[in-house]
Amino acid sequence: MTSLLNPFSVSIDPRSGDLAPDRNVQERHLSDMPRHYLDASARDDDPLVYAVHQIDVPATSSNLLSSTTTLYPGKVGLEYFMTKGHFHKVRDRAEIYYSLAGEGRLVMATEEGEVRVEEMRPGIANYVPGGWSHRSVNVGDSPLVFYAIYIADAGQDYATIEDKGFPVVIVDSGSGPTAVENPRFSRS
Ligand code: S6P
Ligand code: ZN
Repeated sequence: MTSLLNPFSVSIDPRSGDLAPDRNVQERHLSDMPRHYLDASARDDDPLVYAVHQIDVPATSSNLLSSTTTLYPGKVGLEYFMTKGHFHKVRDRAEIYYSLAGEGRLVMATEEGEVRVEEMRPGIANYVPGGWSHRSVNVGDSPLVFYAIYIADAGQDYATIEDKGFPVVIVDSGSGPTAVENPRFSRS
């Protein structure tokens, strides 16, 4: 018989995304994302783009995995700082994002290239249905912090996005954040 997990509680700092106790933190610098921005050579430094603080549980379909993401403000050329973005390995696994601080856009796309862009800001919960890849983008000038919850066996498929990209990219058009067609997007 599977043994039960013990109940636990975690404290979340909504401004920084830090957890207490903090367990598993993954940092992504610009150099970790060589194929994600249209013009990665637009910067010659290697800023920290985002950090993910994960509350680990066994990766089974009966557990809920959750994490905070702290996505820093900044740009690479005209593109705002963003996460790598992924499909779930188990494609039908859905996810909920709840924003705690900052202002962002959540770009979602199906494998057929259907795309949706939703606002992220404190008080908004975004529902990412199964089958939709997802990437968050910080369009403000302070950290975008959100809490994500999903079925723990979902896994992440990063390769599909690295190869094909998203159908749109979010750029600073001069009059604010704008979704424009991604010239490098390739349909399956
Ligand atoms: C996991 C969930 C988030 C992201 C995080 C970083 O399914 O969607 O916790 O992992 O926002 O994004 P990425 O695309 O680098 O995993
Ligand atoms: Zn996800």
